[in-house]
Amino acid sequence: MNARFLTLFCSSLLLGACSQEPVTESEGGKSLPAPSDSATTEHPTEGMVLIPGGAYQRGGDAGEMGGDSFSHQSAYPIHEVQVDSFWIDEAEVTNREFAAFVEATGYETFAERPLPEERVRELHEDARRNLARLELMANRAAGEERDEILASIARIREASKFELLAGSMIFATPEGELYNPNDISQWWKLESDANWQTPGGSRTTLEGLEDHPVVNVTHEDAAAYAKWAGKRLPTEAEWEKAARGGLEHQPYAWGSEMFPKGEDVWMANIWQGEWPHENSEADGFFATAPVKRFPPNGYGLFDMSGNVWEMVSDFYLPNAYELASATVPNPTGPSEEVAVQPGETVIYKVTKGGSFLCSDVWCKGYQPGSRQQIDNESPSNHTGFRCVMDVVKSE
Ligand SMILES: [Ca+2]
Ligand SMILES: [Ca+2]
Repeated sequence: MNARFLTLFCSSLLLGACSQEPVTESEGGKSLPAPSDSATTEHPTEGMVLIPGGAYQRGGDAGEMGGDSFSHQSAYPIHEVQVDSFWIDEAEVTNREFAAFVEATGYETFAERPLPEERVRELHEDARRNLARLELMANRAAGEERDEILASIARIREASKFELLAGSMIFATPEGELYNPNDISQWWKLESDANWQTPGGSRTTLEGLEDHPVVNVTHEDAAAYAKWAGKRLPTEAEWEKAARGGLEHQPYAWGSEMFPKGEDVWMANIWQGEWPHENSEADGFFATAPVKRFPPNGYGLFDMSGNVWEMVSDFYLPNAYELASATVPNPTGPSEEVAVQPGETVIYKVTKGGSFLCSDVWCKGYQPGSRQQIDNESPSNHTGFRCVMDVVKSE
C-alpha cells in the first residue's frame, strides 16, 4: 500500500469525504496482440463523432429525482452552457489503443513509477498526523464507535507498508457491513503492483481485456496519450454536451426512462444488487465491459454512462457551477490559481459519467449531470478517459 492512500483513508474518515466505486476482475493471460493503428493517421477523426455546437442546460439530475448523492451535490445550479462543435471519440480509450501509445513512445504511467522520495516523506508525515488524530478520537470514544475507529487504524497501519511503485486503487468487496459510508478504505485497496497492464495487480494481465477501457491511469497519463494521438482531453462542458446526446436535459444519456427497451435491457454497464457487497451482474458484467457493448446515445457515443469514469480537463471545485458564467462560451472550469492552493501537490480534476461500480442506491454517477473529483495521485481500476479534437476551420 501506498502513503498517499493512507492520507486518503484518514481524510475520508476524518473529514467525511465520500466517493464510491467498484471492482475489477481481471483475467489471466499474456501480452496484448500487436497494437493496431493509432489515431495519428491520415484519418484523424476515424472512430470519432462530430458534436454540433450549441447551448444546453448543464448539471443536475439526481436532485431532480429526489436523490442527493455525492456525485450530484456539486452539480448545481443547473446553468446554460454554450460550446462550439468538436470531435469526440465514440468510445473510451481501450487497452489496445493505449498499448499502441506505450509501444510507440515507451511511456511509463504514474502507477508504474515510484513516488518521489520527498513526496513519500510528506505522505508519511500526513499519515502520522492523521493516525494520531484517529487515536485521540478512539481514546475519547466508547463501545462500537471505538471499535470502528480502531478497525480503521488497523487497516491504515496494514496499508502503510509502502511499496516501491505508486500503484493504483483497486475495488475489493468489503467483508461485513459498512460501518461508515464515508470510509472508503472499506472497499478500496491500494495495490502497488496494479497498473494499466496488470489491472487487478501482478497476478492479472490484459488477456481478454484488449477492447476494454484502459484503467489505472492518471490525468497526466491520459493527457500524454491524447497529445500523442493528436487530440486532447474534453472540457467538462464538452463532455456533458456529448453525453446528453442532443436531448434537452433528460436524466439519462438516452432519455427520460431508465429502461426504454424493457427491464431486461440495461443501457449502461453499472452495478446491480446491494452495493458494495453483491453484484448480480444483471447487465452481464461485474467490472469493465468491452467498449461499445451497450447501446449508444443520440450522438452515437458509447458508454457515456457507466463502464469507467472519464477524466476531463477541468480542475475540480465543488462550487465550480456557482462560479460559472453563462456568458462565457466554451468554459474550461476554474483556473489553476483558483482551484489549487499554493504549495499543494495534490491536484484535483473532474471525472464524469460513472462506472461499473455506480448503483442506483449509491452514487448514480452514470447520469450526465453527475461529477466527481479525481486526484493526480490516485489512479483506480474504474477510471479511464476518451479524447476530443477541435474542428479544423475550412481553409
Ligand atoms: Ca455491470
Ligand atoms: Ca464511461
